[in-house]
Amino acid sequence: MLLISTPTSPFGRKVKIAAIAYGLKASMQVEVGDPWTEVGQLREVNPLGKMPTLITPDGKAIYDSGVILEYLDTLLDQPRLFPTERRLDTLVMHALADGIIEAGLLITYERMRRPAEFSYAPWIDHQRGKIERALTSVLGAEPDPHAADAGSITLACALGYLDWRKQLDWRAAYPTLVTWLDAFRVSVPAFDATKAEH
Ligand SMILES: N[C@@H](CCC(=O)N[C@@H](CS)C(=O)NCC(=O)O)C(=O)O
Repeated sequence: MLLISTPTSPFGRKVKIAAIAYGLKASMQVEVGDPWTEVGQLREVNPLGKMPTLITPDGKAIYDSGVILEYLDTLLDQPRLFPTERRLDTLVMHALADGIIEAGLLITYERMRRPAEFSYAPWIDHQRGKIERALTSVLGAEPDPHAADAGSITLACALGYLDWRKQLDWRAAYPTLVTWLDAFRVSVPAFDATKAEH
């Protein structure tokens, strides 16, 4: 398998954590992609030009990160990223955490990709509201931090991304989630192992 991503992509990190946690890392090469250039393999294999994209051993390009996690699950003895007995809850937690990352990414792009004179504060507030509501909804309904499934892995990546890009001081606002992430880090060492040097 060939994973096209960057060390800092929170969506790519989901895939890397899953691969390490379930013993697939040795069969996964990683190549750095660049979604901002018009040339290169990324746009050839994924018309959206987004990372991560995975090329399977038989040459099929699959995306997005959720679909890649579904694919990895098919390589395991039984579904572990979307466990059968809690599949729906896991899918919803995965979608919620993905939404946090997407809103965070839009804030970051607004700050870094758009010229400062065009930056639109209400848009940033709109995205931050999504993150705040999503994190509030997780309180009391946190996924098991000792089970590396698509929900817990993606929530951890979302929190890690907020730590890096600082769209929100989630540590001050949601101390329960700090405790949750600490427990996840101990149970799933792949989280720390995939922390990019920013
Ligand atoms: N829904 C996609 C989102 C992927 C995504 O937005 N990745 C970012 C990098 S973290 C990207 O490729 N951005 C470049 C672009 O949107 O053109 C997934 O889960 O893989």
